Amino acid sequence: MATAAHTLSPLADLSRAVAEWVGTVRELTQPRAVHWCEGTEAEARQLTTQLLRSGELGALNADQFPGCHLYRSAPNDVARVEHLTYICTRSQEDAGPNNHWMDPQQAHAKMRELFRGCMRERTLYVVPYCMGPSDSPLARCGVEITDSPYVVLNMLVMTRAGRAALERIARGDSFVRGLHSIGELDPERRFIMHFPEELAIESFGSGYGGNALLGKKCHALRIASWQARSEGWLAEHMLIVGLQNPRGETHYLACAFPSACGKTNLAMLIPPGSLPGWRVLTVGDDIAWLHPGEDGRLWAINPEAGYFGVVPGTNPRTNRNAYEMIRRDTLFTNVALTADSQPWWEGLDSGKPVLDWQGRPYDPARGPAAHPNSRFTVSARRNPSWSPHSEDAQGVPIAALVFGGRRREVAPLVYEARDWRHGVLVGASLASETTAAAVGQVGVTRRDPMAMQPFCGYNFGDYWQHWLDVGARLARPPRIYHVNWFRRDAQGRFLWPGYGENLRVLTWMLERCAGRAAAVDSPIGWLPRPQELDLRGLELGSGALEALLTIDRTLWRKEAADLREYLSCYGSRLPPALLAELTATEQRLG
Ligand code: SAT
Ligand code: MN
Repeated sequence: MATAAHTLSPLADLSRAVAEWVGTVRELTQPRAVHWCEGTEAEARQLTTQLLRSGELGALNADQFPGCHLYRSAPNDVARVEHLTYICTRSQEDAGPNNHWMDPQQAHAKMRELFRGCMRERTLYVVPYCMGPSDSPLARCGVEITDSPYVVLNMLVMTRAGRAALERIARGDSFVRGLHSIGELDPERRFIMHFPEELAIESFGSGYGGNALLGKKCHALRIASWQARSEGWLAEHMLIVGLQNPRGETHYLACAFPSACGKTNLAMLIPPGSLPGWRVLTVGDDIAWLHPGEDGRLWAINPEAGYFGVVPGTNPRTNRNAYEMIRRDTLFTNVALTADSQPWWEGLDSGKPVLDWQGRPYDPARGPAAHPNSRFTVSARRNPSWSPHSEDAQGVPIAALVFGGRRREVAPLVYEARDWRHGVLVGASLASETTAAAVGQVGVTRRDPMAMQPFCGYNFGDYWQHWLDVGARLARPPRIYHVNWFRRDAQGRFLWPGYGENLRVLTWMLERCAGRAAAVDSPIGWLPRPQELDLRGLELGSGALEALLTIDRTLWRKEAADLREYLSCYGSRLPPALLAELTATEQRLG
């Protein structure tokens, strides 16, 4: 019987530009075969079967985790490699002090030698994809060429991949060219290169996460931030969440936190029982593309279609939605295994690991059973709190932007910027303790403006100016907040319970937006009056609320001095308006 598939033209015939590029890459990399991805479920199943046969994927307990699989990466390839990630612009100053830079000619030459013949004996996969709803004028397309079927499986979940994306490209859309090979997985021969002026990415030597799923950080943040600047919008490292109040009205927030600081948890938060009538709806958990709308508001789409989330710590208390979401049709990477082949990770209350993330008999002396940066890949539609508005072509209107970091001290639970311009300074001042999401030391505080330090594809000085320019175009700009869920007391204990209880802080923001909640003026911005936070049913340690909502001027003077020193690295690219905001803050601090 003839099926529709038989009447479809071969993918290779759809776009001459894509076909020509694939031809060039094929000559360079010498693959055994070329596979154009249709993006169908049958194709994903066939790839999964192939990987199960070759032993690259392991099946998980089919009763408890139907449709779930385990992938173990090379032990030296477990996180993003910021020190091997480059922005290759003609002028070094355009990349800025926030990026590693390489001359584009030199970078291309270097990568050409690495890619030469690298796919012999391998299949070259062509993955056309669309970031954002396929019919959205705000979406952007790309094509990833990769020799890793595991990467293909991830891309099929994380993006709208396949024929529809290629058809969109064929209709004349520009597309980002992403070339990826796992190479020999040798950290000495590993580079993630970005050519924003050419809308191109070249990644070699890693098969993990943001290094290899090129639609994610490489395209949707580094290249897109560059595109966004020239087109008048913002590509940000933000979750998008809708909060429906007991009256049934939904307001949307976009929140920027560094990697592994709880974006996924906040995006799928479960309201505490003592705040009845609230509902949380997830639009995105990692990336937001924000566009000024004709109505003067800021509108957001989530360019992704799935989650690549941190596994450890996920349990019914911290994130019941995620816990349930990842019980079927989920690809696990680098988790541990129980005796009956269930995935296991630190933070679970039940089960016992027998094999660690490397597949060795579990020995606590060798560290955690699951890798701290072990991940789940799962379709966003598996999320019980998934919002159908994730598919809205124009996105959702944003009532407030929230910046946050992981800070033991200094930053209070929440404060509100005075206006957009001050909010840009608040975002630029973000600092956070490092996490396992990137290779390197964990727990050291570093500057991470707008949570974009690893992801901004151009000079931060120009980026802040662009933020100021976008704000100037908004007749009804969102309010801007800073939060810190991670404050600790002198004994190192968290002062705030976090997770679902964070809703109490978010509802205060919405009350502020509606002009209903009062706040206290402070040198750094508006702080909630303690009685304005809805703390019904919550027990806080004695003195905790006071500690969470007061600022220590001595520490803040030092913070402002540190910030001034940091901002001075940007020299003449630093917007004078930002410096003026800092000076005003310093004067208020006295
Ligand atoms: O590896 S990823 O870059 O996708 C995860 C993260 O750092 O947020
Ligand atoms: Mn992220």
